[in-house]
Amino acid sequence: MKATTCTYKQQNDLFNRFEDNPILSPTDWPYPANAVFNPAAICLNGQTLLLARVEDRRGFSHLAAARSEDGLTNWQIDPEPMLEPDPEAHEERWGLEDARIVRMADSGEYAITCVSFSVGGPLVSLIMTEDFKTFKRMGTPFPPEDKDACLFPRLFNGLYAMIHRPMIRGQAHIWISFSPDLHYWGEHEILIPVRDGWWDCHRVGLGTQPIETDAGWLIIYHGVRVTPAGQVYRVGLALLDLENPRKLIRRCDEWVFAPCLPYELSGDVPGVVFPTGAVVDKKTNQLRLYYGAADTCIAVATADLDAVLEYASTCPLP
Ligand code: BMA
Repeated sequence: MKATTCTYKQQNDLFNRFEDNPILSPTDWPYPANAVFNPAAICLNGQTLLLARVEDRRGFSHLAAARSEDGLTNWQIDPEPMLEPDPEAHEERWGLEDARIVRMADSGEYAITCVSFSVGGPLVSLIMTEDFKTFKRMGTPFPPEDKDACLFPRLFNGLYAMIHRPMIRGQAHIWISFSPDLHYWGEHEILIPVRDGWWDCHRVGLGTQPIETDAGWLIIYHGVRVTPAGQVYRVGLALLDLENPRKLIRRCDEWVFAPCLPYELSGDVPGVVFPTGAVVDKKTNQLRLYYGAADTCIAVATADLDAVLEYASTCPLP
């Protein structure tokens, strides 16, 4: 039987790894790929759609879709990429990476945010779609270097809100910004800073799309600590005020998910769990957390959403 738990207490018991992890690997892909990882996830027409980052053997990434009825097994992978970099017309020179998706409550459109690798460095691209067949490129909200962005699925006092992770003077905090039209952005503020000395001391970045719950917006984020043996990417939780997402109301001290199994410890970048998509099953209240493992394959862990919120609600006020 495959191992699904860590050999010692590297994390608490909130998230359980799926027994058939990894769910998607480069060898599953219908065309040559070096790595498939860091997928956006959304429920679409009753199925789970993953928009995976596929890295080719030049080291350039594009985004490709895989679909499953239960979100765990029998993934149907598109034979062609869904979104490829267009270096002529757009900001993407060396690829599209690490998408997140939300469905906008006002328009029903899907907002995809991904990292474009431009000449000036990584930056965020915003792409809208109604059907995942035709796409409207909305450009780049912020200059490089910026990553790990996602829109909130609804507006706050008439303003769109986006979480993102600029790199400023070598510091990598999670920020929030607002826009009246998805074009002009302002009211930039640090939302979740790195914590000196902690497990998330070197970099933090948004993980999955923000999840709206009665307890607030659940933020699942990654935190990085650089150790003598390399970087360790782990996962933490925070809650934001439902009506004012600038307000951080809880931030957990401990990480809740950490690399420990072979597919998380060995690959292109060992010691990485990097969540980028989540789906909540409304009937069972199960949260499925999709993550890239070691920058090589895609895995999933499940949790009871109520248990996650109960835990997050006991975390300290920042
Ligand atoms: C981040 C991003 C991710 C990657 C992670 C770990 O900076 O580039 O795409 O998974 O590093 O290497």
